[in-house]
Amino acid sequence: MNAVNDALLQADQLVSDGDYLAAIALLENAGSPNDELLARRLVDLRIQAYPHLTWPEPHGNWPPAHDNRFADVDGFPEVEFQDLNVQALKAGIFGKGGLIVRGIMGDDRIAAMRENIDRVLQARMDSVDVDDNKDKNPWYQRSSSVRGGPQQFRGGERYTNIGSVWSVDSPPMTFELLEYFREIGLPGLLTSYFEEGPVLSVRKWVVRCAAPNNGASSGWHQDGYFLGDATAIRTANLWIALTDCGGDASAPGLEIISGTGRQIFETGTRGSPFDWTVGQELIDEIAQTNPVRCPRFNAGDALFFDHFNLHRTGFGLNHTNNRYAIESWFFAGSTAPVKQQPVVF
Ligand SMILES: O=C(O)CCC(=O)C(=O)O
Ligand SMILES: [Fe+2]
Repeated sequence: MNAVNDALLQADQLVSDGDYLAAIALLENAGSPNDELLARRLVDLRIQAYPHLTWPEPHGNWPPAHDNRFADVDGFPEVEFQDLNVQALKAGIFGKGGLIVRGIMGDDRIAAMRENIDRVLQARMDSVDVDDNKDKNPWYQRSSSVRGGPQQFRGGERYTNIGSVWSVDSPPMTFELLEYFREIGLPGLLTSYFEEGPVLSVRKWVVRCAAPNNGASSGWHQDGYFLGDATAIRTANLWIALTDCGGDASAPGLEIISGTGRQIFETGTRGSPFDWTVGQELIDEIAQTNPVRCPRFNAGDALFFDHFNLHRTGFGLNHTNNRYAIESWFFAGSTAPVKQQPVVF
């Protein structure tokens, strides 16, 4: 019996003893993203684990105190990756609405992640034509633990090489992303930030390739709108650009507003096309004191923000390139929204 099969059996035993964390750790260490069964089993366990673990009561230090070190910065403060720490993260998110981190991902990873996203999007397209699960491309495999069943077409249209995919729909992608998060010390940083353990979720962990769209207006939104009680949840989104974008770059960036504090703005009114979007008239009003920004990101730069931040995809008329990005919403384990299906890592 090979080592991977052996590990899968041992993990089953640990799960039947109720020790999901040990089973996850064992599989993480026993294999690689290319071990198809192992990577799939890990996704299943990460989704199944949350209700089996004990989570603390939400602590009282929220929103957390911070040193306001960026008080004099106009817009979003920036740090180099080597200067990223929990004080900077708190002062960025709670003082300014976000923190730009330069160079969080190195060139080799960027290239690999872009290729991975292409693979995932292609595998999703191909999966529509394959009935038998066993013949499916391992890069797009929905876990039976994901609620909502198989995702085939969207709005009656065929999938293409452009769009967004839940990371967990690709077990190898999930494996590699978590490996990368560990490599940059993210679990420790986020545990300090939340003062408890973080989780991801099925629905708010997304890999994406966005195409230029000729200046189209995408929806202004706060992710807090989708996440239940915005005053109860505790979040940090790590948005990583894998393509040069925003500012004067030739791929769509993020249009984003700094410093609006902890409030959820009215949606569905004042020129808003959808019930989840903030209308342009309200944006124009907010922009009188808090201007809309479109930060320039190089591939490998990132932005941390939370569910109160107001933003949208920024489509310019000058864009000619597709933009690859990874959006990872982390939640304090104690307040994770169950509807988003927490993912343990
Ligand atoms: O990648 C984008 O254009 C949108 C990202 C976004 O809305 C988010 O990360 O919450
Ligand atoms: Fe968003």
